[in-house]
Amino acid sequence: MEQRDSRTAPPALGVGMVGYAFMGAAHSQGWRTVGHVFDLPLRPVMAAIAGRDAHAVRAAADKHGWAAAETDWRALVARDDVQLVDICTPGDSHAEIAIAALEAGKHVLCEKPLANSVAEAEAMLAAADAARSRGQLAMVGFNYRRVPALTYARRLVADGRLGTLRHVRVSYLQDWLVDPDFPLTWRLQREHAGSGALGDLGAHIVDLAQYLAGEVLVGVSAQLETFVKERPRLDGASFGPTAPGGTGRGPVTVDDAAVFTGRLASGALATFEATRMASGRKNALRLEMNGESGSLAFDLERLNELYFLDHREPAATAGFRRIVVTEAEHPYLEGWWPPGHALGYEHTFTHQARDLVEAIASGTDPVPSFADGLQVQRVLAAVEESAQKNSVYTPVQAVE
Ligand code: SOE
Repeated sequence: MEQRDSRTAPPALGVGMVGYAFMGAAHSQGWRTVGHVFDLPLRPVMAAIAGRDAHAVRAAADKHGWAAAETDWRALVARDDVQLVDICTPGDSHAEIAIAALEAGKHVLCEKPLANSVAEAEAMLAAADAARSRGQLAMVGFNYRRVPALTYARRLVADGRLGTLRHVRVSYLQDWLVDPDFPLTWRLQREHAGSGALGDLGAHIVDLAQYLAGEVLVGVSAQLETFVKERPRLDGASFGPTAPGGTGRGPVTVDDAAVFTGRLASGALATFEATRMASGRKNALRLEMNGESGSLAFDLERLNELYFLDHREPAATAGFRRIVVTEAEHPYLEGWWPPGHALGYEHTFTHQARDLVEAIASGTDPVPSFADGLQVQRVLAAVEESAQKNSVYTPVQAVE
């Protein structure tokens, strides 16, 4: 077997992860593969993972490939072999862990949404700004920016292929809450999740709309709904959808669905729908953008494809063209397979890891930044405020 020459191996970057549920597994996959797919200036080492249950966290470490397991995230943050802390916990602990990690001299990657409130996100950005002057970097994990077709869509928009933007239309539909007996997990409790479909799915589509358009939302008008108001309680020790039930039913304190319109800084109009109640829709993130000279369309369930229409072509032959985004010159594709050999959901986490490692090595600011995360948080807060006032148009303050 060919051995890598240790004298030329890139320096190690110790990664420590907090949390090991769905997102922890997805991020782990990214860290496991990234160094084998891309030539990196630093070598990510999966040093340690933290979770409260000693047995479960040890099992997660073994399953996902982490060298050590900790039962207290503070111990993980304090480890000398951890230079980057990756936060994959529920939103109610993002701010505390991120700020402690930044103050301890670590780089930070934090899952979306950045926080459960604007105040928390502002405190996180302040900590990130202070850490930046010491050379540490912070990034928020809006992984869909790293779908190659969407990264490529951003390039087309930035190159002016759509011309003056008129519409952004985006929906994110899932159906795992349709059953009224689905249990009252943390995602249905405001104190843990911050909000419901809005923060979970709406955060993704707000970030994508702003990223792809290259501009921020300046105001929104919204409706929120909680269709199932009570669900079976989990017992106190349990924290997942498959956990055993507790006694009776308890209140759902977040939204099941969010529908809102928005105005972008340029005057373009945006529409958004986020729901976990769309029977039959499993992970349907769909997007269309219309500009004066062209349009783009995308569907996450067919994520290797991007549809592009050049409106300047003669009407008789113009039409949406299906671009299969698997060519070596497409974003991220140089590391993967020959053209036509499709990528999937998990690759976005490998791409996210690559971009962060490269930013750390070169000392450049990674995106999406904590400022981008705060911007999204302000939109989410404006959506909630507007919905409380029965859709009154609510301005969004731009992050300086
Ligand atoms: C919600 O069901 C969820 O797991 C989101 O939290 C993730 O961000 C998304 O990638 C998949 O769906």
